[in-house]
Amino acid sequence: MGPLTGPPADGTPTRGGSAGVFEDAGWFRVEEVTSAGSARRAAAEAGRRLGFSETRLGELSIAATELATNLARHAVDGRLLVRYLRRDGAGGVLLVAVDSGPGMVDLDASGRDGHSTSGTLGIGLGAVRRLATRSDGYSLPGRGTVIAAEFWPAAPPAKAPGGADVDGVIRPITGEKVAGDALAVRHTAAGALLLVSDGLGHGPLAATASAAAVEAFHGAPDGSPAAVVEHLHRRMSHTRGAAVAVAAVDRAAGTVRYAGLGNIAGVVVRPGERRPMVSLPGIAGHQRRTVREFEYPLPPGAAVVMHTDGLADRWRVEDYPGLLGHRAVVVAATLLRDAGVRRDDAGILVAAPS
Ligand SMILES: [Mn+2]
Repeated sequence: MGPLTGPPADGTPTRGGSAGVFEDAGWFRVEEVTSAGSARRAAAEAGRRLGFSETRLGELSIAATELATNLARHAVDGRLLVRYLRRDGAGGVLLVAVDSGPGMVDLDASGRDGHSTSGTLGIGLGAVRRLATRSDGYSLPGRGTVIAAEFWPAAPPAKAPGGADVDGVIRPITGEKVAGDALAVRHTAAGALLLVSDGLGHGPLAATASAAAVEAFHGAPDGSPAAVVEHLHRRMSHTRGAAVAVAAVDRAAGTVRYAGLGNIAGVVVRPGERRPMVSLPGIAGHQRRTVREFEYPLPPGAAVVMHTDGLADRWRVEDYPGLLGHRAVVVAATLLRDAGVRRDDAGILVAAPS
């Protein structure tokens, strides 16, 4: 699934990210069946704005209702993310259901119609997986479940050049509608260029700083991560500043190059192996000090994970057997659920191994 490439043409509000890059209609908390309606309406509204046919709109609404109802009935702290997707001139809708419920031992079996580990769960998930253009899920007993379901009007658009699966999620600090964290991705022939930005503080001014980072990132000339960070720094002086990090992922070369200013965590990780990437102190837009770039090996099966300090960095990939075989958005949402803190904006970007 791809990152988004520009602001929505229709002025859709963005909550989870800045500058329409990760164009989230919002996170919907679903605690009881009656609160499933707002998530369903947001999903349907997204499909309507994107010009889905009545049939496809109906299917999207059914899936949103099933996911939300499932959260209400079985989940603990269930949330549904509704996101606009845009690629090659087409628009899609991504639904991500995240919960800290009991978890389902066998998600594939649970997704088959008629199979259910508790009540009517199986029927709902079967419908979602059948109706979605693409879907993926990861469930861990005792930890919870993440299900991502992507809806396109017809055939999904072609994979991004390079084919890299890079995706992320952002959640604003409790009580704010906008996040000061932002994520962005540029697909390159060799792989992808990743940006994570954490605007100082939180709220609208932090969001403005991160929006400037994203805009500068998309406008930066092709170059090394250090050159891109220098470019961001120069373009952000009118803002309150942000911690930023940029990574260039090159699967063919088996390397990732990384440059960061301020407190963004970056790791190359696979089971049994965790290599932190170095950011130097500073604030993009204000205190540059030094920008230095480092290169790290990127072995087969390893993911690149970057996140703001709204996630504690104590998570261990070994605690999630098989997780890195899943879609980047599922990896990101799982780690956000378990490592995210509520007292800060939280943003995480993942380049999945495959
Ligand atoms: Mn922060």
